[in-house]
Amino acid sequence: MPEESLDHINFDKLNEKAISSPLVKHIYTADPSAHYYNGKIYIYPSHDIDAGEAFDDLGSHFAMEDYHVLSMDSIDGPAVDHGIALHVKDVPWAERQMWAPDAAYKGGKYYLFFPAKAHDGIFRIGVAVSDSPTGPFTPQPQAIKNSFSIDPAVFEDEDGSFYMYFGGLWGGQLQRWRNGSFNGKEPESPTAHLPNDDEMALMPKIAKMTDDLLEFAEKPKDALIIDENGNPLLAGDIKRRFFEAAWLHKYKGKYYFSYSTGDTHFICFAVGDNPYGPFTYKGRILEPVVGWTTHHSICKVDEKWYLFYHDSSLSKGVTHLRCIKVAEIEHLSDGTIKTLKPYRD
Ligand code: FUB
Repeated sequence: MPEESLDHINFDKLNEKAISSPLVKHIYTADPSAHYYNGKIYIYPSHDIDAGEAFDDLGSHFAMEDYHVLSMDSIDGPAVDHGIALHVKDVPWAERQMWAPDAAYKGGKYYLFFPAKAHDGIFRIGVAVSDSPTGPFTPQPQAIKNSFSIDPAVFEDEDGSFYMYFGGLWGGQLQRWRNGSFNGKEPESPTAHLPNDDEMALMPKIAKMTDDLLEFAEKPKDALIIDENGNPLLAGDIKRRFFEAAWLHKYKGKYYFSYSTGDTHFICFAVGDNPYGPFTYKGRILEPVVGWTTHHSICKVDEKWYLFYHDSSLSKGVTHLRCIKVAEIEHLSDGTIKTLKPYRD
């Protein structure tokens, strides 16, 4: 992930114009997956650190080691840090890069889903279980069978079925799984193995979860994102195609799949009639933030809908030292979502 020069930005001015402030400032946080459990908001973010790794386009400098869970009694209240919920050293199969997690609740247990690079350098997705929403979480000894790539988002449908959406390009390795198994051929470059611009874009993956939420109940499938004419988005359509940061929420019976476009820095959404899609591209939820990455979740709290997102304002633009924020979003009567600008003009 390349660094863009932020020398021209006056961060004092930017923070005055920001539509929201960091939810916590004592640690760096990113990729916030928010859930509303028993009248309280729980946020499952990445915990950013500077581990001294060199910057590269594969995101090696995102060298996170653990997760902290945050909670809020109300959307305007302070966010409380509950400390380390899971550390990479306690996950037998994982070696490094604890990237964007998500959580789910079922039958009195809380499940933390997380991607990490295994000892062979391949990203897998694991699950860890706790009796408490804030952990500590006990990891399963192995990653989820047939899991790969990054950014798990687990959605519970109204019939009690759970589905995981996942995937991410470049450092997230999705392009190396195009033929169903990991393409270990060199080069380890972010753009090698990607489809050509006029080919179908790589699509996010979906798999139904088993009843115990510990495994996939089926082989992951493509969750297609299509354009207004019903055609799958193309790889060259970089302002609309999926890159990473999958999320799914349901609104008025429709399935809203939202995601980051990565190198064009938008959070976009597409709407479908069932959890598997296809999802028709509808527009943007969030314009670019300061920092290369953008990643979000959408959560309903007391009949209002909120976008949890991040930027790099707290670190004055250091891409891998981010801070999570929250802003209300509006579903419009035509089924779209009003686009948010993270900073006022
Ligand atoms: O936090 C590491 C990676 O950056 C996430 O997995 C991506 O979605 C991006 O936010």
